[in-house]
Amino acid sequence: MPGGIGAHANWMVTFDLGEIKATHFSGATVNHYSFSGSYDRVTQSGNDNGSVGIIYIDGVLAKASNIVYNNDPAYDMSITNIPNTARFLTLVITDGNDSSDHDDAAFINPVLNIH
Ligand SMILES: [Ca+2]
Repeated sequence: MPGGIGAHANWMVTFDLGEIKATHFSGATVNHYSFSGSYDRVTQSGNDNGSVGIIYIDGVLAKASNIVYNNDPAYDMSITNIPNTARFLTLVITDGNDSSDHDDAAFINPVLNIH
């Protein structure tokens, strides 16, 4: 069963990679990071308006999904090469510039890999 980080639009969370690395991976050499996972709406009913998943690295847009509607497949949000100097990873769920009604969405199986 897939796991994920889900919320109702508009929402965002920022992870401090520097703090995570220092606290949990002290001494680890990081050549680069990668992110794997997908973005999908989890609303099963209601208005079929869109939502967009976005990933920022250090405040710079790294990846954005298409506008995702209820019956669309999950959108691949993988990022293969995140520099080892990256400090902040931000996941965003937006309303897709329409109503936020029923904009329940999730990053499915989000994994940050350290290489
Ligand atoms: Ca919407």
